[in-house]
Amino acid sequence: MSKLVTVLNGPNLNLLGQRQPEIYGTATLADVEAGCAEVAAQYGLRSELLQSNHEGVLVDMIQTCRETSAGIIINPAAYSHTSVAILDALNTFDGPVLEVHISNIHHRESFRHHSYVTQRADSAIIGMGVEGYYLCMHRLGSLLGG
Ligand code: DHK
Repeated sequence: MSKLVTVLNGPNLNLLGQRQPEIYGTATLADVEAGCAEVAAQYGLRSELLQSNHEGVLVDMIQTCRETSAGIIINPAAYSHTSVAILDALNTFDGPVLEVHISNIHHRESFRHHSYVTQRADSAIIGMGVEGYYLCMHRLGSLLGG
């Protein structure tokens, strides 16, 4: 069975494509799911995309990844800037963790400039739109594929 990469998404990303398209673009989360699966397949990996608006649910998903997944790509959305619980959960995961932000958080309000998740993330891609997810998947392909 090929290795699984889980692509985790935090609050409001279910509205991707409809929500502030001038900031987040017009691609939907379903588009991101399809794009990630396509890149994963190039490396003999499988990908699953999950989203929740709830912090505890995201913590549960990360804990499940301990059993199911070889790597995590995470866009924690607003929880990037607030959640020690998500950081703590990621610290229990042994595989690579890649953080992605669609927008350039450093060009936005100062409360978005700090991400707790960056402390754990092996790499981060910021401000490249949804392409950031695919670049993260290529990186995981290099690290885990073959
Ligand atoms: C997405 C969000 O929903 C915001 O809360 C973050 C992030 C930025 C993004 O750029 O993908 O501040």
